[in-house]
Amino acid sequence: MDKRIVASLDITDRRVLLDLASRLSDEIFAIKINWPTILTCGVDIIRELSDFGNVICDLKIADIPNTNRMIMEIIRERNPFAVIAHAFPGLDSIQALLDASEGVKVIGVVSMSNEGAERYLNPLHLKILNDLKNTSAYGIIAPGNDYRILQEIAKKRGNLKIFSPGIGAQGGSPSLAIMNGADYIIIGRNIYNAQNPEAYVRSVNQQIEK
Ligand code: O7E
Repeated sequence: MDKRIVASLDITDRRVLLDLASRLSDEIFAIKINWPTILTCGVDIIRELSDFGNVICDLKIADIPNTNRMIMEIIRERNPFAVIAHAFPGLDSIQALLDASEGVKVIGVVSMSNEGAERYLNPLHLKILNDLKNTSAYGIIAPGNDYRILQEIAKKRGNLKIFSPGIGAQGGSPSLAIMNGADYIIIGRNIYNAQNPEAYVRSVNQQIEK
């Protein structure tokens, strides 16, 4: 079976992080890291983690084209699979990332899983999605705890892969997120706070397979 879990290892202790990454690597599609990890462990943690599989850098890049390009040039040297960027600054900013990517995939945020996103970002999700479909972006972020939005996005996503956070600690169910259109589910706290993270990941894989 294809692996569908992205482990969001939002861990700030380098040794704990590398140990968990090595234990989970056979059971997951990718490891996602976010600012807390990069700010504490340093940017070279991307390369270290890439020994264990695909690394997705969740930087939620959201700047002018020139700054986006500079960020991509720093990240791409460290063997990531993908970077996550906000699309709301505009297509010129996303295009700058794609132009500098040298094969690193770009995943754009279409809609977020937190309650506050209902006010600003989520009302724009279809507009953002349509714009991203006209780029060479690889995927999009859509909430795994709001099945209405997820379904709506899934119907119109074209070739874009859907990555869905909001699973577990934020209320979403792994199998319902997949049934409603997610290609990959992003899970953080429920994995790294589990008493036995490997057993938890295996149980989610079994649940998805059913
Ligand atoms: O709630 P958890 O612990 O399962 O962690 C979820 C992770 O996904 C965490 O790193 C958070 O920053 C991220 N995330 C969301 O929770 N909601 C979103 O809408 C988007 C993301 C995300 O992955 O960002 C990509 C843009």
